[in-house]
Amino acid sequence: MVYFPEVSKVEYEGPKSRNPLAFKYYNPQERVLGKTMAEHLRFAVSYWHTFTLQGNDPFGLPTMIRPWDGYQGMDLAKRRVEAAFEFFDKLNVTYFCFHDRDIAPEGATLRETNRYLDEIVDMLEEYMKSTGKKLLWNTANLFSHPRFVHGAATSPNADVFAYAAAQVKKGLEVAKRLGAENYVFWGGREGYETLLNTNLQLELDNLARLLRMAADYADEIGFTGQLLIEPKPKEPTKHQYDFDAATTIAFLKTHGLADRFKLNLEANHATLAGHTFEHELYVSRIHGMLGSVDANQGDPLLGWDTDEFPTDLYSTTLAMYQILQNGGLHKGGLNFDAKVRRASMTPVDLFHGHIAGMDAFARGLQVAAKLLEDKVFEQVVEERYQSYSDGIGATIVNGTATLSSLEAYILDKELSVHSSGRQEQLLAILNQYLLET
Ligand code: XLS
Ligand code: CA
Ligand code: CA
Repeated sequence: MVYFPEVSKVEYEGPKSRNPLAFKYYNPQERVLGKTMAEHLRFAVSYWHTFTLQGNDPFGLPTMIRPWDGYQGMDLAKRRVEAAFEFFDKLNVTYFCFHDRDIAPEGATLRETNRYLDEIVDMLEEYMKSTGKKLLWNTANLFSHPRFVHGAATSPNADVFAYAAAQVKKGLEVAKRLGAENYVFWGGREGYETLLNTNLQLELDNLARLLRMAADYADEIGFTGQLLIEPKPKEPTKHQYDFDAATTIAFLKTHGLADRFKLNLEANHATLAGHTFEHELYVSRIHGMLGSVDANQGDPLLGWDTDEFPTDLYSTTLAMYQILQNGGLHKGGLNFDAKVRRASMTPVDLFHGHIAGMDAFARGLQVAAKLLEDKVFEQVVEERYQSYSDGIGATIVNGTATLSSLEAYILDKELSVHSSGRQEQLLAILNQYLLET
């Protein structure tokens, strides 16, 4: 069966093309700073938004029209796999990502659920073998079912902890079997609604305990993919423990887990935390923990996780600027954790969303590469901190300075602080590069 008959293969046609089903900037073979765009960007399609989303919201019923409508249970799961691989092929994307519950339905017991999961994993494995498509990451859904109403690893109920642990065990086995390059932990309901009923210390320790068990089990079965934590400050719980990159890094360090985990940074989660996307990438990068990216954007006028396709060129450029300085994404990639709007209900909108996002990141890559090549901001930063490269500044940096040595140095010195930060000039230069590259 053909699921998307209205679309043939999406090709690169260049910026002058007016074909909405063609790439204007994403040219997989184009070389940028020694690597192809495909190697830099490592795009992934998220299974949940693309193949399971129905368009219902708190005020309305499903709106999506999908070629697999009308199927149920395992039949539906199988139709979705067939449609997914047609979609990956037509869009020319190598990677995909899924939660366990996106690909197969729940049974009456975990044993039965795992049986369903295995059947679909068998099917995925065959399709992956015959098409060369790859799994960027998988994860366990530890938040949708009512059993997780109080959290998973941070639930007050130890049976729920055990259930979550068993699901993670299975998830790692699936990751190993499908050759996933990463395995993600997003703390869906790992947080609290009110401190009045919460043992904060026990919940944080238990979260670390589950992560330790997962790292140990990954080693035990020889899963060599990167383990990733995805920070998010709020939603669905009022406060989530993996609030942002800095909080998550401190948590991992406190619990001796920093050498086993990196971060999966999502743009919309960054802005929900009151940060820019590039802030989260920068913080992770300097700690050697920039693992992978959930590429999307929020709406600055809305205070929740809208998971829109990324089209803001400033954001994609500044994100790629960080990623290039990280030496790339390594095992990570750019996963479109993004959904079409509820009113964009036709199957072809799924292509338009991804094409928009892929072109926005391809353009961001080109501009960021040029900025780095020309050392535009690097030079500014270097000059701005010049005072630390010799003299008294060098003694601060090399650790030989003391409060007394600094006092002796400054006591009678006339201080000049009047060098401009040149912010407006720098923003104008950024605009110029965006328009001219
Ligand atoms: C939800 C998260 C989720 C993770 C995977 O806000 O973005 O989709 O990426 O569990
Ligand atoms: Ca995400
Ligand atoms: Ca999200």
